[in-house]
Amino acid sequence: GQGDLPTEIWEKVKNHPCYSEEAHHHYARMHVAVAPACNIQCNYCNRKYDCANESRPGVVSEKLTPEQAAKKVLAVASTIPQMTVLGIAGPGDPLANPEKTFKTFELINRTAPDIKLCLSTNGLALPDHVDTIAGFNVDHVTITINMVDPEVGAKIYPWVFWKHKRYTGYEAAKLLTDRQMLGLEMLTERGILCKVNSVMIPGINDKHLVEVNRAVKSRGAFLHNIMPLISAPEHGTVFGLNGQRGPTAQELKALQDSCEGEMNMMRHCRQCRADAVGLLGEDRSAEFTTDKIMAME
Ligand code: CLF
Ligand code: SF4
Repeated sequence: GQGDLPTEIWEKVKNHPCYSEEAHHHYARMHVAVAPACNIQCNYCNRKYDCANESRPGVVSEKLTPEQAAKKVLAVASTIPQMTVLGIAGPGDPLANPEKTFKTFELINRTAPDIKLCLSTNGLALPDHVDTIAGFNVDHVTITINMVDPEVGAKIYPWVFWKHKRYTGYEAAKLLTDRQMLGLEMLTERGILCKVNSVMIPGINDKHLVEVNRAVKSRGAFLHNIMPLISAPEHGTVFGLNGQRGPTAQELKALQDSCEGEMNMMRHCRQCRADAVGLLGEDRSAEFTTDKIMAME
């Protein structure tokens, strides 16, 4: 329900399957995988698969051009009447592929203006694109924020690539956290709703995420989604020689509980694929492959 949310925010989120626990039973979302490149490296990512910051890591989504994506949105919307939200969440970072991401938004605004647009980013390039995001009527942005302390960040991010230069270690993490906080403030100043995703990594940032929760709430994020690290050797998790474990369900819940009260916590995230289609928890992506859509005419 509305909980502690102010009414003007509740009006915007009540039909969004990710933002309202009830809405996820009635409203569908879809992702289009138009964004292959990334501008940072997370230790839990292996580039062959979907971005683990928003989408389920370790699955390979079918990459689309903006034109194919727009066509797919129309095909899905005419088949699934509850389709309300289109998100771009990978397989890399949408803002490391700005031409493809914004071309897709432009085409969808033109052909399916009722569909709400959503974007998920690591935040590095966010301050450069806030005006464009506002111009395309994107009213929901997700930023993945795993730390606000560069000492912690240096254990999560081996490098970031910014303005033609590669940064590593503390310097890389400091740059990333500064850009994430600035991007969050710029979005909330413009009235664009911001959700923050955090990946819980035991022994690395688990204790620190309470501090992240305070930092993002004070900058206007309206919802915090703490997701478990999904640890498997093929995902390229390289924290330790023997791999890095994910949290147990109890550890995750304990952390979410300790943040509750500070702000609204999301607990129904399904860590969707970068080409997910349908209600959360159902996956109809196989019904809408490019072959099938091109044959739909
Ligand atoms: Fe997609 Fe993400 Fe938009 Fe939702 S998913 S871009 S905010 S429309 Fe939702 Fe899926 Fe969790 Fe994402 S359940 S992975 S939070
Ligand atoms: Fe991988 Fe996503 Fe991190 Fe980029 S932001 S390195 S795609 S997990």
